[in-house]
Amino acid sequence: MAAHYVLHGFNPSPYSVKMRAILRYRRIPFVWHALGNPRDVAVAAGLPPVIPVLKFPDGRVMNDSTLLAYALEREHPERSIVPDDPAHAYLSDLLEDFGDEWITKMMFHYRWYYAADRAFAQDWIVTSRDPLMPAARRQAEKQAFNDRQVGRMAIVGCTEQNRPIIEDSYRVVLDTLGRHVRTIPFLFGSRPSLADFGFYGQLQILSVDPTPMMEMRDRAPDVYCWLLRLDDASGIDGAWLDPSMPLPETLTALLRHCGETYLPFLAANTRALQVGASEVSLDILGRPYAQAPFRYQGKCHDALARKLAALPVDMRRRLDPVLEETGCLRYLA
Ligand SMILES: N[C@@H](CCC(=O)N[C@@H](CS)C(=O)NCC(=O)O)C(=O)O
Repeated sequence: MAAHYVLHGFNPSPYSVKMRAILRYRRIPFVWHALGNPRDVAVAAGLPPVIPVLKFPDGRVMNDSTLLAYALEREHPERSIVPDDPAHAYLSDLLEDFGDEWITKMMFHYRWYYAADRAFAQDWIVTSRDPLMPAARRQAEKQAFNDRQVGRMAIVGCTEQNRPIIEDSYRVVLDTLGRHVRTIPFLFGSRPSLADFGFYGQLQILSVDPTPMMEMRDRAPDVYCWLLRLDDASGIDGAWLDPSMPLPETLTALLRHCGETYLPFLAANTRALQVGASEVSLDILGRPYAQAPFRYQGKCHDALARKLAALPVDMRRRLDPVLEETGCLRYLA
């Protein structure tokens, strides 16, 4: 059999469906391996215990969707998801991170907060492991998974105190992305970028779990349909936005929202990590937000700041005013 990629993941896992959509858009042949316990593949390879895990045709095994997306960029130049213009590429990285690290709070909150969502998530997860699991074991695994995830809610900031901020932010993302995709097919043009896939991963799950699904269908049907298109975009042949033109207003609105939610959180998180504080606390959207510091997001912040600092001066001349106007620059420079 010809060597091909194998993506080990789960249908209910946002980063797994993100990677699957990337591989499909990029027309990179792969097998979707989505039963059992894909985390074991990571552990056996000595990787962090997170999914998805991608096995390359030459036998290499890697995880972390952002690193994987860039590894695929190096090995497959066609149908890149990184905008050609370095300023747009930076904004795409920034919005991908917003998707991966902030929209994920919405995904986790809705999935494990409301009873209907918790019940559905348990069934979706155990049937992904084994659709024919005997009843007693199935009940025990559902309960165990539920308890583990509910027990993690506070660690990722999904608390009663933060709930109105997370839910308000979900509505802003739906409204703004809904307006965007009515005028431009994807975030940076008529072809999808890494940012689109970062949003896609989390929003695809939010479009299935019952409570946020109803909210999305009522409030932003165009986002729901956009997700269905992006799920398999292998037929899309598009173009990037013209970098000499001003950014579309809907894209600046998304950046502004990132600059008033995720980025102040990221900066406060970095400060808390630096001084060894036990809590990150700040005001977001006019309300007090608090959670314990999160090491991985310290790395995300550092990576965004380094990438910005590495851009050539002429690019910064074009990019900085956009980051300034949207309230992002002070958290990144
Ligand atoms: N930054 C990673 C995050 C991956 C991640 O957090 N995956 C979740 C599932 S969606 C996971 O494996 N969590 C660990 C666990 O549930 O034990 C990426 O982009 O791939």
